[in-house]
Amino acid sequence: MINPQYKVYIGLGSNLGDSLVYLNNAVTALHSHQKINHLRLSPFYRSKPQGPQDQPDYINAVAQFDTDLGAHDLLATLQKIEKNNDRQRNGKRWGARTLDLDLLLYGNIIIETATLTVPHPWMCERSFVLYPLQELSPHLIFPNGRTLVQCISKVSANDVQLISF
Ligand code: A4P
Ligand code: MG
Repeated sequence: MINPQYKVYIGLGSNLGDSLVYLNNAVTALHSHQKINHLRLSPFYRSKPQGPQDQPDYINAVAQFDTDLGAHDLLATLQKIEKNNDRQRNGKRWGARTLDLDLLLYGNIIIETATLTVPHPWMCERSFVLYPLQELSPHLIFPNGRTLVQCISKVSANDVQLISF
């Protein structure tokens, strides 16, 4: 039997060490995963940290791909990629990190378990998620019926700066 493929969006973030290297490592790891197909990546954006301000600016992007991995297996895959890229969990919430991979959307599915909440709880309020997401899928509709257009109209474009190379 063929497993269903889900269209997935993940948020990538880094504000510690050589962020561009860590983010590119993550993209390479996702690309080379056997069960991850049709990967697309947004441009990179710079933003001030949301949360504690005594840390460097972040670089963020969003990736979209198809996968038949279950949502919790995908989370474990993302956490393994974080770990392989020097991610340390020191207990400080929203502290600086070399690599953070958040599962934003998993098809149209709503998930509420002890270890996984999807859609990602704050995605509709975060410029550093919404602007890269818009580059990939401007007409996106979230599982609760809200649209990306509605969410983005409530956040400031000045919070994020497109990084051009
Ligand atoms: N978890 C539950 N749902 C999810 C999900 N959808 N995706 C659980 C990923 N993980 C999810 O995450 C803590 C636990 O959340 C995981 O063990 C998983 O089981 P973590 O990565 O260890 O800790 P965290 O990232 O510090 O916590 P949290 O609450 O996920 O924070 P966020 O939402 O990742 O925010 N400012 C800017 N400008 N750019 C950023 O990227 N990121 C954060 C972190 C704060 N401020 C930022 C940015
Ligand atoms: Mg996180």
